[in-house]
Amino acid sequence: MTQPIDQDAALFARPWIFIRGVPSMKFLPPEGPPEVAFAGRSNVGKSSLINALLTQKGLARTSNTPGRTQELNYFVPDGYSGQGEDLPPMALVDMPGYGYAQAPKQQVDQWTKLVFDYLRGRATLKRVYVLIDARHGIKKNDEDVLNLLDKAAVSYQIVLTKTDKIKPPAVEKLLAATAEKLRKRPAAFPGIIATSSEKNAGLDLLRQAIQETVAG
Ligand SMILES: Nc1nc2c(ncn2[C@@H]2O[C@H](COP(=O)(O)OP(=O)(O)OP(=O)(O)O)[C@@H](O)[C@H]2O)c(=O)[nH]1
Ligand SMILES: [Mg+2]
Repeated sequence: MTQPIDQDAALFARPWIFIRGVPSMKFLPPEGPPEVAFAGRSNVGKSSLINALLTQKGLARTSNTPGRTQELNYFVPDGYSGQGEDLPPMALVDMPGYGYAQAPKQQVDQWTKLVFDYLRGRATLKRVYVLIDARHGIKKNDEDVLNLLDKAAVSYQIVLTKTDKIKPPAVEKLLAATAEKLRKRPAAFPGIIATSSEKNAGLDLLRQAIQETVAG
């Protein structure tokens, strides 16, 4: 007898593909499957974390230079036509970073507008993972994004990145301090996920959280 397929495990075990880069709101795909987006300051490790989660190095483009991701990049599990009833069960959206001051102002303004418009106005956006660099904690521009998400009642969860760059007790301290900052935020999903894409830490927890979000 064949074993029943574990849909949850199957979702991240299968290959994923890039389907679309969205430079402005009018190029968004029609609203369909649930979307889970990765937001955060420039260079925080959004694209690296997507590659680590999907175990596909180089799927989302990463760089040491901030401002690498310049569009809303859509990734879906492979094997769905995307037509009619045959839609993928979810999409992951890699976002441009915010808070990168070195790029030309016009470009920065354009990315920031796209990020804010998308976060505020996408009905199928189920959860935003707001990535915070474990070396820096929540900064003013992260707070602006959290304020927007609270106001728009868009569910978000905090993910610490690059935890390999600080010592374990410092991670614990930051987790406690960050939890305290989130206490009164209405749209914050409880629990902070500490990750390192470099060391593949925290990835199973994040995969599980995403699966629960999409299923729920
Ligand atoms: N040590 C360490 N470095 C990381 C980790 N995650 C990402 N990096 C590095 O951080 C840099 C930025 O990573 P990206 O994934 O491109 O960051 P991003 O948030 O997508 O950046 P933008 O698209 O420019 O906003 C790269 O040099 C990565 O190798 C991590 O967990 N540990
Ligand atoms: Mg990126």
